[in-house]
Order: sequence, then C-alpha cells, then structure tokens
Amino acid sequence: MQKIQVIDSHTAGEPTRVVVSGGPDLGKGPVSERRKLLEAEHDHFRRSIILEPRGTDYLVGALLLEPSDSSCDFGVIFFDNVMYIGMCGHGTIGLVNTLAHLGRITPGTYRIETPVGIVSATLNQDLSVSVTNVPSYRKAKSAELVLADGAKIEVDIAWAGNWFAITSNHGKRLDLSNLDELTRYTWQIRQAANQQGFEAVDHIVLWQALERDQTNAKNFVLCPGKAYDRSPCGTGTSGLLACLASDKILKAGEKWIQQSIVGSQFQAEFDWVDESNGIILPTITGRAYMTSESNLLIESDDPFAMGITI
Ligand code: PYC
Repeated sequence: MQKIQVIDSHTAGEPTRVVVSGGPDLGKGPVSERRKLLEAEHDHFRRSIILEPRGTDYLVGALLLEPSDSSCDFGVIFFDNVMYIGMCGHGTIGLVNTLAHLGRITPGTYRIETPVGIVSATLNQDLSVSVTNVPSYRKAKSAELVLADGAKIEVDIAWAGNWFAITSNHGKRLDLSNLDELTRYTWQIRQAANQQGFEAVDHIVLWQALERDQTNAKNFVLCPGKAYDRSPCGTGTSGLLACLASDKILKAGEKWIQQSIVGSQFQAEFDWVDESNGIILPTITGRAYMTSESNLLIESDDPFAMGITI
C-alpha cells in the first residue's frame, strides 16, 4: 500500500494540499525539469492526490521538494485537477504556513524555487505570509474576443506566474448567488482566448472596483479545471496589478486590497522591475489555516487509485 503524507490548509478559503513525503523520485534537477518529469512519467500521482475520491476539483496540490538552486530554501511544484500550474499565490502562502506548522521555519524570509522562477516568501510575526511573485506584466491591452454566443468582450492578457485574461468590462454580478453564470461566462472567455491567439491563457479574472470600506476591488477567478478560486488568487491579483500599474492607476508601494468572490482578502502592492516595459514585482499578503494532517493511502487494487477522471 502506498502512503503519502499530506497537510491540508486553506488560504482565504482556497485549499492547498502540501505533499510532505511519499512523492515520486524526480531526481535533483531544476524544479522546472522535475515538473516536466512529473507530468510525463508520474501524472497518476497528481491525479490520485487531487481527483475524487481523495481530492476535489478546487483543491491545489503542492509537492514540496529540495531546491536545485543553492540560493533557495525549498522547491515546489503546484498542480490542480487538470494540470501543473506555474505559480500559485494562495498555495505558496499555504506552503509557508504549513512549514511553520511543522516547525521547519520561524518568522523570516525564504526563497522558493518554482517551475516558473524563484519567489520569496516572508513569514511575518503574526503568521501572515507575504509572497513576492515572479516578475509580472501585461502582454496585451483590451484584446477583443468573440465568445461562442457571438458577444464581444475586451480583456487584458497578463503573465503573473500563470497566464490570465482579465476584465472589468463584463456586466456580471460578482456574487456567490451568481456562480453558475460566472462559471459559464468565464469558461466561454477561456475558450475564446485559447482559440483566438492566446493559447496559453489558463485562468480568467472578472473584477470590479469597490467604493466601500478599505477594499479596492472584488473578483471572480476561474481556474483551469473550471473550479473557481475561493481566494482572491495571488497570481491573478499580481496580473491585475500589472495592468493597473501599466495604466498608472496604482503606484509602486501603494496598497491594494483584493476581495474574493467568497469575501476573503489579500493585501497586494508592487515594485517596478522595469517601468518602461511595464514589468512589476508584485507582493501578496495573506494567511493560511491548517485543516488536517493525514496520510493518503493508495491500495494497489483500488479501481480509483488514480482518481476519477471526468
Ligand atoms: O492564488 O495564485 C493563486 C491561485 C492560482 C490558482 C488558484 N489559486
């Protein structure tokens, strides 16, 4: 029987399952290469952890690794119900709070090797975690997409560790009672983006500015496997910041409070990497809470050992 030690947490409502031990041997190469190996030769591992009956469509997995880059403290590969995601903001916060829970780190700053670059994460004294993401930028402004029903929509395309189509021009009610419509609509945007020149786009962000409280904006984020992000999405918020920075709506160092569709929040800000090219370094702050410590068990004769694939 295979035994995989995992710790589950949620960051602003979105779950992360950190695989602490029991993962496949991927060697000691760069994490970007180990991600390719995991996908090519051990994809059943991802499926058995994330898919039903051991997982669920909105769960993100984080395989904890030794880094290959000697300047880093940890390595990680993130994955969901359909793919390996480049970076994950809520997942990095979940990983760091999990490492603290395990007694492996104390407050301080840690460098983490991901398949798309090195990020740094500070575990603050109050147990919040500030993640400085990979350099992020807007690739296209107001790209017009034609949806399957013929409607047109303008989206910004941004890189922030994952590829995003981002828009506030949607006319939709961003509310939990409207989930079916938000999912249907963002799935149409995803398909249109992939068919109309933006093949790599895997996440969709609908957002709206808020006039109340201290909160700047609310969003709905569709993840690659059609589940929605319960958190404000760390990489999605990074992508939005890249757009706001390029439009001179937000200045370097200014705080941005991003609310998710379930009402949870991340605080965000950015520094310029290269203002002339619109490249920013976003930092997202949030906190994860532990939800369980367990061993996943996989019996060799279990017909759903590798999960239920839809
Ligand atoms: O927080 O970056 C994020 C994220 C990506 C997918 C789900 N959450």
